[in-house]
Amino acid sequence: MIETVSLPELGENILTGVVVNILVALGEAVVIDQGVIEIETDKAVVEVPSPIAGIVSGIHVAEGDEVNVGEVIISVELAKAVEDEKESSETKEEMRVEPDDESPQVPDADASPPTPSSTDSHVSPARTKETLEPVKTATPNQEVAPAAPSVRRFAREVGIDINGVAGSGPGGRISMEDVKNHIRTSSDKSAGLASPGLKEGVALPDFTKWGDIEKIPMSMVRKKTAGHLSQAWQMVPQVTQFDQADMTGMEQFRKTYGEKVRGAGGKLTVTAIMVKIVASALKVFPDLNASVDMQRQEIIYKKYVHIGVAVDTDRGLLVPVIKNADKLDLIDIAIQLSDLATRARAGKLTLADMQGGNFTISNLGGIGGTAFTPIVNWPEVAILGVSRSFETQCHACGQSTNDQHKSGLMLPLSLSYDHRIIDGANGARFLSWIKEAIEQPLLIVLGSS
Ligand code: CAO
Repeated sequence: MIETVSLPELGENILTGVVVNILVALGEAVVIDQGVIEIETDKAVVEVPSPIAGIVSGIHVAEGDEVNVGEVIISVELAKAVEDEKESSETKEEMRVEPDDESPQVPDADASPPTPSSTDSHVSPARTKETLEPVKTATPNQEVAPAAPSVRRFAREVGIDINGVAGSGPGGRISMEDVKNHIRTSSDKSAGLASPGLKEGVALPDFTKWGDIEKIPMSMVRKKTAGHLSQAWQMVPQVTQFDQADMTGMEQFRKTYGEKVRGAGGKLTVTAIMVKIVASALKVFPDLNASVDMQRQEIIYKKYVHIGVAVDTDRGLLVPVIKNADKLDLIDIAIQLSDLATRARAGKLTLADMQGGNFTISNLGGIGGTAFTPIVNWPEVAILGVSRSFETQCHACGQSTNDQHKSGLMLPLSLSYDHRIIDGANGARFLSWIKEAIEQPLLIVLGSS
């Protein structure tokens, strides 16, 4: 018996991905949980495991294809043992098969089982769980959209409410194609929302009039970055505040304790220290650890401190998140940051690694530049930019180390914030606190009252 494996759900609001690697070949044996393809979403490269064991009898996608959740990716000729087990579980399944619902139905104990088909579709291990869940049946008064069980199941698997799909068949019956069209239109709409002006765009001149050109389709990460930043730029009225902190003492600290942190498996970087300082600052300034809900006219204060760190990778900008950074010591932060940055560059971040951030830090200092204005990573309300440190003459450098030197190493800071809920004075206070904590690190243990 041949079964198909479909693209499983990849995460909240993720409906498609691009195939970057096919990990199996025709005729190859696959075991349960063996990776069959690698798929790139806007967040990460994810390996899709096979939920069944057998011999690969068909590969229905190619590298570079954009695939929708629920679309078939490979076919597998079932291994004998699996077939036997499946047959026995199918017998049980047939006892409570979902009714074909042209009209609302209540469960009918006498309903005859459907004709067994020679092919079936697998989406993911999650599918197994779903089949074990009780089958939902309509209450007699409930209107049910007309669709075959397979169409209904597909809609459920891709997270679409079948009642919202317009059916093109007789009596408004919904086909598989209708659901796919619905996905396409809704993802176009959300792409439109995420990237105003990106899809419809403005017609460009014909550049070939002036010389040779090459056109390359945007990668998934680039599309999402472009869409997300356009949205953030349009939605958030933002202001950027600048300052400089004397980091001479911080550099001495990094030299003194770098080896100890390396021994623990991390790297005591400028960014790791900034994560620790910002996490402490957010406890003192909860306004910057919030989101604005304009629909409900509410400000959402988060009681947790999850900090995103911008990481420059070959695939583009990725922002993994250090969770509960306020509860971690500096060594733990350094270890987590090294791990996240390494996995970001290797395309090995999980979706969970990228979600839930409340505030972002973007350190471009290792690359260069005197200052920049980072864009608030909406729905967060503030982002801290860190630029390249520089030596300067100063009057009061080194106060933190009691080493009153004539020149100091200054760290340029730029805080962009959402002016809807953060007033300029609060933004300036927050950044001053950060500057002071770099110079007087004991501030972070002082407390906020
Ligand atoms: N000023 C001067 N030098 C700096 C610095 C700064 N602000 N920040 C880092 N450096 C130096 C470090 O000292 C290190 O040098 P050594 O190896 O000699 O110590 C070197 O730059 C590399 O730093 P790193 O990458 O090891 O560590 P990091 O924590 O400072 O940075 C990370 C980690 C992941 C933030 C960084 O690698 C990165 O990807 N930065 C780019 C972020 C980005 O793209 N931002 C733009 C987003 S759009 O707003």
